[in-house]
Amino acid sequence: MNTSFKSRLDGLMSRHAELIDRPNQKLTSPNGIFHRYEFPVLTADHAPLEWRYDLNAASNPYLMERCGINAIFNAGAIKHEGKYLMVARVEGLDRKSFFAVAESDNGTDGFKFWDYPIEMPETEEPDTNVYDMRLVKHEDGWIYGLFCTERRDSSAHEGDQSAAIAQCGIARTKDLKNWERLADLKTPSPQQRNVVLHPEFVDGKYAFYTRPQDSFIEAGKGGGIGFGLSDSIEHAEVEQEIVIDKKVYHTVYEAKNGLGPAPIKTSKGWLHLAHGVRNTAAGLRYVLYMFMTDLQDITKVTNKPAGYFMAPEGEERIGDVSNVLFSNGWIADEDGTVFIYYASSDTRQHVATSTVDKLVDYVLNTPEDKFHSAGSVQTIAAMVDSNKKIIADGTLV
Ligand code: M1P
Repeated sequence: MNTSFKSRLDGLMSRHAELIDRPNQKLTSPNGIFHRYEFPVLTADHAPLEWRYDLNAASNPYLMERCGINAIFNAGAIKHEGKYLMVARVEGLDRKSFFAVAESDNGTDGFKFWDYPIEMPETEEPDTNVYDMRLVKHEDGWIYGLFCTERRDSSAHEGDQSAAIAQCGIARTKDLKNWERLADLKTPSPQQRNVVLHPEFVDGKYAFYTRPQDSFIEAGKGGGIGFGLSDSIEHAEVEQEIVIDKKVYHTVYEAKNGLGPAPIKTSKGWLHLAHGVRNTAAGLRYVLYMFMTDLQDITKVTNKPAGYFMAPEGEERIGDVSNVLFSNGWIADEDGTVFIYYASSDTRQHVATSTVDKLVDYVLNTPEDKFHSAGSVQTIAAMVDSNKKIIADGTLV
């Protein structure tokens, strides 16, 4: 081995080890709802060197990167056999995304990829691109991964090389290593992204949260987060889709929205995390918002705080698709801690922590949207009245 190859390899290896082993400090929580962390938990630089470099000095004497990684983001998450696992969207320089499992002992730092990316089996219609897996441990005993499978729109003319059709791919596993690919979900909508499997049967059927959409980018008349049932998971088909959380004028989800991870069951209802999109002069802005659905009728939204739960801050604002927060993974731990895995600007993956109790309090007690400015003033004025009263009463602690 020549000395420059050796010293370059040593440098690459030590910088990579330092990055993986870097402790991640919990930051103070200005709003009392969740804590951000100092560093992203996964970035393109976290990809193993063995995926990127041919380490053979004979075939790669300059130790050049051969398979560069552009970004790592939009990870599904699950706790499995005591480990915190993310199935990340890893995007190569060739723009193709694939899935890979990264594992941590504590959920907030030390995420390290397994040796190989996931080899996802295909259906008879090969995927051009796959991304944004939602992981769910279903009561039928399987772990399901639902993801977006994208293929060129074969009806587009030759000059249009960006028209695509997005559909929901479904795969299942017991160990996150061996995956069985099932048929893609069929729905009445021409496009589907952001599809999530509910963890329990509903009326003995598999229940899906969908996102009906007319075209690849625009939601069009596909008006929000949808819901439907399927008799089968092997050949899943939602014949009737109803919208349970619709787009609304002049809100953070006015252009489109989509469910994040599978909901968390609490004594008060199902906790949901979703993304909402609005249009601005600077382009689309993606933020995260929350709502709760009824335990008996899971299609009924019972509580929904006004506005966003999390929006891009600082470096989160900048990336390949700037001004985007997106989440498709969270873990509710046995002690009530919730690890919220969110990605920023289609570039990097972060974690925030909260608790089930705090999130339930946030969703139940944060004022709802009144959908007009005067209503927002009324909400604030009512809180000022109540605060003045406790100050006057001398009951302010
Ligand atoms: O670029 C922002 C996000 O855009 C899409 O989300 P939606 O389907 O709601 O528009 C997804 O492609 C997502 O991966 C991406 O982060």
